[in-house]
Amino acid sequence: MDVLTPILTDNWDAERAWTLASYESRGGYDALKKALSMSQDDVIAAVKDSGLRGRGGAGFPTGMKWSFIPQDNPNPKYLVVNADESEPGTCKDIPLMMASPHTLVEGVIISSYAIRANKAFIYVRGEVLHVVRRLQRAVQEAYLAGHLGTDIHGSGYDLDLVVHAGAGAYICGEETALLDSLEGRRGQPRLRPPFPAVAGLYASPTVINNVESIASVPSIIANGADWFASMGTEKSKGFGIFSLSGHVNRPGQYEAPLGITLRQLIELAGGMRNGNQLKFWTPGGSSTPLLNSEHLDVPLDFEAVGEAGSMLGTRALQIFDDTTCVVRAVLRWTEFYKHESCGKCTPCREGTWWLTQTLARLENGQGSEEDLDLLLDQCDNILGRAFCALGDGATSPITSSIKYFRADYLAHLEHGGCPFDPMASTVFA
Ligand code: L3W
Repeated sequence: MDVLTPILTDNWDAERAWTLASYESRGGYDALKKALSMSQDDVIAAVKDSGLRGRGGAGFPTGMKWSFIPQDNPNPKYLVVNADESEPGTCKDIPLMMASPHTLVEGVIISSYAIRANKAFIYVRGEVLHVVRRLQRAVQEAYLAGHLGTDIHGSGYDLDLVVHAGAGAYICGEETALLDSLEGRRGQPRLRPPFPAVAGLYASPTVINNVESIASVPSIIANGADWFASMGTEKSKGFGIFSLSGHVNRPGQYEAPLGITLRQLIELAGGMRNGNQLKFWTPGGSSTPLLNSEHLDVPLDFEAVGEAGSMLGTRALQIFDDTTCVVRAVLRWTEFYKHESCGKCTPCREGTWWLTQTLARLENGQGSEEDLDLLLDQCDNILGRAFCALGDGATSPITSSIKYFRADYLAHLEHGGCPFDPMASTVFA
């Protein structure tokens, strides 16, 4: 099936792909030189015209975000890359940074030039020290080659790039908590507005973009906005990395145009494990509502997945076959959200604790049917009432699993415990 578009992932298998020499041998940093010969506004226009939308989950138009940076503000402008990839199931940014850190570094330089920033940061998830080291090495190589520092390639443009390791908190992937953390404070979300584009790092105009968004920029500058916009669907342009995990034969990253379907991706991934049937899946990590086997042909773009009742999110496709207990999977995710709640707001801090209590009761067959209504009521008291998206995200797997798999919840009550045998991984008769 010829549906893959290896662009960001093109060089992942190359010998020492992460080195500057390898990157430059394939035309690396040519896009930077081209961008520096363009005006800043033309670079922003190219990204706008390409239709690139944020690859971190929300899908906000990247060029539009850049154009929100007020150029009459005398404060410095900053570019911050959100490399705090922690959403359960999401595993695209870390492999990208390991295999091809210079794609990101080149994207950072072009993007910073476009928004007139002279200082940029890559905020990396704290647990992935190997990625931090690889990025630091790439940044060092870029300085030595004159791609970073003062008067880059004689353009008169200066940029310093800092790689900053977080301390391992999921909440620091929320853009304003990330900024607090980068400023040296405890990472907790800020009230928005003002959005970071107006008052971000050190209260200055700041663009925050996901790794994959920024890494897509060099290819747009090199090949043109029309080339990017020719891929994907009407409102979801271009390509993206789809991360398949779970019960498929070949889990991994598959780069394809937006609009590809799960059915196509499962085929590319060698089919379902043991020929089993698909039971449920997440389109974009555990914060996006579950879908089931009826949604195999939904085009994976922002609009169609939304119409199907979920979100494209980070394209973290976690695939579960019919041997899986959905209640147990949802309990595991909810324990994660409880653990990672920053504690700032009551609905999320207290609500995620209550959700785990109710879910554990059901999973152990000790609850009652009313507990399902209680769970929905608890979700209702979190959704839209929490300070940031973490609280909302925690409710997604619960409400969607009750919608599609109410019978599984009830089977736990009838069975007096989990009817699935987790050790044997077989479905109950
Ligand atoms: C200026 C305005 N800027 C919006 C900017 C805003 C942000 C971007 C998107 O959550 C989602 C969440 C997770 N002026 C603006 C403006 N912006 N209006 O646009 O903003 P928003 O609020 O739509 O989303 P968000 O707060 O960034 C992100 C979902 O993604 N998600 C997350 C996965 C987690 C990871 C990870 O592991 N690192 O990616 C998965 O689905 O649930 O809904 O930049 O400033 N008027």
